[in-house]
Amino acid sequence: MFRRSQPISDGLQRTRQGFFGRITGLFGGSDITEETWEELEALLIQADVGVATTTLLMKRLRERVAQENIRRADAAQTVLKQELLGILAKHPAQVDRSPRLLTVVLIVGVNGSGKTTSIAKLARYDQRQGKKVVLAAADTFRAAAIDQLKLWGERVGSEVIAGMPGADPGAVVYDAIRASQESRRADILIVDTAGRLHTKFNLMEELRKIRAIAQKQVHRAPHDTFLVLDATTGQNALAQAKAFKDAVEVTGVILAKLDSTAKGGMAFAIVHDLGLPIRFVGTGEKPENFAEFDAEAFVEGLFA
Ligand SMILES: Nc1nc2c(ncn2[C@@H]2O[C@H](COP(=O)(O)OP(=O)(O)O)[C@@H](O)[C@H]2O)c(=O)[nH]1
Ligand SMILES: [Mg+2]
Repeated sequence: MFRRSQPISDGLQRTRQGFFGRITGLFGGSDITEETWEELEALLIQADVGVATTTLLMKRLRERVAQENIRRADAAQTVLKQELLGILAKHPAQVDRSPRLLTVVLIVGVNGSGKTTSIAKLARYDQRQGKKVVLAAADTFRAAAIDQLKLWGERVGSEVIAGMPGADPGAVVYDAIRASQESRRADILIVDTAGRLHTKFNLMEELRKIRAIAQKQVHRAPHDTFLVLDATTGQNALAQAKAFKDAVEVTGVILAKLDSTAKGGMAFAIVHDLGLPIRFVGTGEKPENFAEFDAEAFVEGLFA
């Protein structure tokens, strides 16, 4: 009943062998006891599913198991999978495919979360759909960030529009949009942004300015604002996500470094606690280690 996806399954290997492996073990026995529920609850929390989401899951599970008169552990595991899927399905990705000349995609997130790498991956993904992609180096706060994006641009074959280090990121975005519309005739412009400035307030102000500039030049831009979250940072990433969500209208999450964590349960907290859909997952350092998020394949991948 559940779809499979090789990249997602590979990316979940550690999680599957970690906490979710122990959950599978829990349901390997014959009958469900009170102890099974207690252990399950503890494991879900350890897997970064989050307290609120775990509480809801446990309530739903117990109710259904009682109503449907389920005694066998394997049957209870099926119910668990269905309920996990139900959480992810509450905020499905809204993919707007209405035709337009230029699509502007803003990438936000703290330093080190995997923004620049995810941009290269996204560029490659879009290219494979036949799109011409241009990148904008609007993280002008660090000179190294500009160089890094240029390097990735070369690797994936996308032109990078950049200014000088310290330049006004709004001006870079302005130039990049003009170049994308005019000489480059790009379909998609992906904008890299700073992950840290002198203060958090400055950062959010800067991102708002970038949005306003994009909006003035292109109807309804940015068409997507993706927040990159590092899956290895757990509950800390959720706190960051709240700040970005409040400041800029985040349309979806790119969950990077899924391959590096045994706590892939974070995906459920992102969707349930933040109400944000997950759009893509990063499953390694190479540009091809990237996949569109698929809720069914994700839940399937959690269990061996
Ligand atoms: N294993 C793994 N590493 C990743 C992934 N995405 C990014 N990284 C690594 O995370 C580090 C920070 O990435 P970077 O794109 O520079 O983050 P930025 O500061 O947000 O732009 C780099 O060493 C990347 O290779 C991923 O999906 N899996
Ligand atoms: Mg970067």
